[in-house]
Order: sequence, then C-alpha cells, then structure tokens
Amino acid sequence: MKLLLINGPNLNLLGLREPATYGHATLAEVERAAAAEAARMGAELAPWQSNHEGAIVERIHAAHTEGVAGIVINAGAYTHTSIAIRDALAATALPFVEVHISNVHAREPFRHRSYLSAMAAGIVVGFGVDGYRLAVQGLVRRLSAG
Ligand code: CA2
Repeated sequence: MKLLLINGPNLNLLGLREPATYGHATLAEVERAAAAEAARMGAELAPWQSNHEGAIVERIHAAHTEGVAGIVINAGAYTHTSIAIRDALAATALPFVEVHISNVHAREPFRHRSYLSAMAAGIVVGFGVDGYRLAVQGLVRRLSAG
C-alpha cells in the first residue's frame, strides 16, 4: 500500500520558527516518524513538501498515475484558499486525511474554513506533529477496510 504525505507552504520551517505553535520537531523528523508509522502498519509512505500551489496540484495528479492508495495532506495556508488543490484531490478521487498541527478552530477566523475538509476521509487537528502519525493510522485502517 503506497501512501503520499504532502506538506504545503512554510512547513519546511518546522522546528526552526514559532515552536510555541508548531513544536520543536523538524520536517525531516516528522516525515521519518510518519514513514515509520506507515511501515509499522505494512504500508509505504513517500514524503514531499512544496511552497507552490501549482506544484502541489501536479504532485496530486502524479499520485493518481503512480498507484498511490491514499494521501495525508497538510496544505498549510492553502487549506483556507485553494480551490485548485481541492479540485485536484476531487479529480483523483483518492482518499485523503487532512492534518493540521495547530487547532485551527482556536485561531483566527480565516483559519476556520477549509476547502478540503468536506471531501476528506478524516481530519486530524490540534494534536501537534503527532497528528501526522494519527492520520497515517486512520488512513491505513480506512484503506484496509476497503
Ligand atoms: O496548523 C497547521 O498545521 C496549519 O496548516 C499550518 C499553516 C497555517 O497556515 C494553517 O492555518 C494551519 C502554516 C504553516 C506554517 O508552518 C510553520 C512552521 C514553523 C514555523 C513557521 C511556520
């Protein structure tokens, strides 16, 4: 079972800035932990990050043709703005879990709206970087259940 982990804009700064909101773990550490969780569950996870909306759209398209079974995505601020990323996820029809490190609902009102949530298999919000591991677990279980 091949999974794709997509992190969007500014998440390459994890562990380097704003630790009170986003924690101390680096993106590389988060990606390793998510891949290890996938392996523990018998799946294979490929991590990928981009700061560019169009690149994320194209990565989602490619996932479809690569035989990826499901996606874990933290689209960062594009969560709240990007109809293009929503449309790409809808077009591939791959199951995906939306992750947010912070509790977006306890933050500014503009973070309360997600263009992705209505189509997600599940959403993990506010558990810090542990959310990625929880998302992998949920996605593998969902895919295994058929
Ligand atoms: O809580 C989340 O995971 C967010 O997706 C993070 C986005 C934010 O725009 C969303 O509303 C919620 C921002 C990512 C910024 O990542 C940084 C990481 C470390 C230091 C600075 C920014």
